[in-house]
Amino acid sequence: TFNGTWKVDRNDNYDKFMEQMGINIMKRKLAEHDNLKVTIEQSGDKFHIKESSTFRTKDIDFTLGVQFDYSLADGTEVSGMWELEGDLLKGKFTRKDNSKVLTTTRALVGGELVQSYNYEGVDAKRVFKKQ
Ligand code: MYR
Repeated sequence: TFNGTWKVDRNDNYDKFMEQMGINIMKRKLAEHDNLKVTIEQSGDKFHIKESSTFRTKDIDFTLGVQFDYSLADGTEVSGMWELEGDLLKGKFTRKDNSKVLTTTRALVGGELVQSYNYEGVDAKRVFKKQ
């Protein structure tokens, strides 16, 4: 289960990913240490997520397979959806400003929550530990 509170422990290639997203160096430096915490509550195909970081706190509600809008911490607006494939959550989101696609996955690996990101050929990962 994805349920619980997850705190970011480490990043892999996240700076390069954010650079590809067009985020400037000052924001990237801050975002690398954003202390991101996500609390996930899943019931059936409905998810409630509480996101908190040095940038903001935010509540997100979505249903698997149903499109929703979301703004990234830098204000970039996207629209897309999450789907479950076996034990893997797969997200596909389209930027509203340039129509380019960001894909992301969430998986449980050895008791950690691993979120992967891809944008325009650049992959990154953030690994979260359960609190
Ligand atoms: C959620 O499930 O937490 C809400 C929906 C997430 C949408 C896509 C997340 C991508 C975040 C990328 C951060 C990039 C900073 C440039």
